[in-house]
Amino acid sequence: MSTHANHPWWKSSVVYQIYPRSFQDSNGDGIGDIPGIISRLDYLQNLGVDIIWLSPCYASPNDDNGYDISDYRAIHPEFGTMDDFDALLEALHNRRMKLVMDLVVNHSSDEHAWFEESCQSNDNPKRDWYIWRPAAADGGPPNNWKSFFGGSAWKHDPATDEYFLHLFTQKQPDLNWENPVVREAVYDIMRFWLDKGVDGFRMDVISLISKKPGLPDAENPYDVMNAYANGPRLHEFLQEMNREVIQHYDIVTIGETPGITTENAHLYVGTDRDELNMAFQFDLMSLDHGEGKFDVSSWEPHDLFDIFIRWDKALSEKGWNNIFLGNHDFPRPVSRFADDGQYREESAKMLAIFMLSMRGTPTIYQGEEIGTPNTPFHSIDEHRDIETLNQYRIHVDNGGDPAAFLNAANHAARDHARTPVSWDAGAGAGFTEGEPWIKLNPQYEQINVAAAEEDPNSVLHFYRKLLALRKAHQVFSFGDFDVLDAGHDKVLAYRRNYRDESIEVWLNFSGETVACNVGGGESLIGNYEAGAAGELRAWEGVIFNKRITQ
Ligand code: ISL
Ligand code: CA
Repeated sequence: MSTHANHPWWKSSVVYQIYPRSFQDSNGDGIGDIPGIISRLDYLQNLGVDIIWLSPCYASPNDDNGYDISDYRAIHPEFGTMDDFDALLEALHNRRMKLVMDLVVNHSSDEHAWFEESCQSNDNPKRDWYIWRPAAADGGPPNNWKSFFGGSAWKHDPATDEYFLHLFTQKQPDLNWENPVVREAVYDIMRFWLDKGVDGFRMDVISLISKKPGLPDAENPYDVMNAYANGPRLHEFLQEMNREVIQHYDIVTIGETPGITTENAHLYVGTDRDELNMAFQFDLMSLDHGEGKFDVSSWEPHDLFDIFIRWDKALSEKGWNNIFLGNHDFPRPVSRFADDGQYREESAKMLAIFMLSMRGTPTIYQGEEIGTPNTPFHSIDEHRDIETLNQYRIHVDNGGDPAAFLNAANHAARDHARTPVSWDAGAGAGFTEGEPWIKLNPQYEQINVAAAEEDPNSVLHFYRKLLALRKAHQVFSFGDFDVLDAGHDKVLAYRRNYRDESIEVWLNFSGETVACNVGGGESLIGNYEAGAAGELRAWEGVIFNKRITQ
């Protein structure tokens, strides 16, 4: 294996995200859990990933599936015990793999002891841990801010006759980061997990922690990605967090950052900033959003290419990119960006080439490695996500057509990513011996890990080969990224150069054979047998060896 002198470990790593509720159930209650994850570590190690990012597994009333935390130092009993957690961490470290935890501290659960105390009276010591305001002059909410999940971002508390702010659900009150005692409490939580040995944090909506002074009305309160992000003290807080905690450990920090742009991204991840290592961009999320995400709009492949090209440019010299195509908030990439029908396998492999041949640290979301497609939801009762349920109710209450909403949700809903991993063709898809908490992907009998293991041409084996290739050649992680003139607007082509290595990547984002400027040469990997120069077949992806020492 090559060494990576002068580069921190997380730059040449590949992340795999686990959404614990949907990964592997071990005790038949229909809910994924930590012992279930431990039972699949051989699989993850054989896949070739280095870092596991674990979505929240803390105590939570599950209003937003664990993104509403009621005790930051406890494991949710549904997921197991702290001993199970310690065993997971140790088992990963024994495999020389790392564990990144989700840090959700823009808000807590309303069932957190801090909030319960904060509600007790207008002058209790924890009142100022959250954001309380009296009613506006008209008796309504203090300002016009909207929740990410629909409706006002304020909830009235009858007992103390004030409103509290919740940028997400009513059960996710925002913490008051202006209060230094709150910030110290957060840093303490971070130290608790880091002292156990965890290897970093993915920080949930960290761009929202600093609120605008005086909480003025937003110009466009529905523009939730921008209206509440990048507050005036945000970078001061992140630098303080870095000084107080981060710099004392050898860890990776990944910001989840609604409102980030290629212009302000360096403020978060610039190497001279002492804040975070990487951030999730949101251009990809809004690619097909019209008036919000349940208004699906069309897009062209070059819109997608532009996003990745712009982000590479913005951070290549003085920062670092996180490369991803999906996560637990997105529909499945093969359905959203490619073809989940006739060319499902080809196009899933093409997307894998794309993601794993870019500069940056790639993050694979569970199930992507077998080309899992979206799940059709036939009625609102099949949905579990609070976002979809809230927006459906608002849509219908406003006289909207329920069928139109369900149709949009079949493109956009977060539950597509949250149906369980399909492990085999048995009842429960090998995920559970009980009743799963959310429906299974109906194609699990054909599309599952066991079947993919048996088929040497499967998407899964293709991921393994690509991950091994990426690990073997530094050009994948560190090479320059030069976009080539592909000669067709649905084809993306780029050259990567690093020291004495050079590769060329050609990707056809269409279901047709297209004429383009593709040359030829020795292919390192591709989703078809070698083809003719001058054309790419439907969803073809290929990496040419321009100069590589094997
Ligand atoms: O998924 C979204 C709505 O379509 C996004 O706006 C999402 O809310 C945003 O990316 C923030 O996401 C994170 O924080 C949320 C949680 O629901 C998401 O699962 C999490 O990834 C609140 O904690
Ligand atoms: Ca379970």
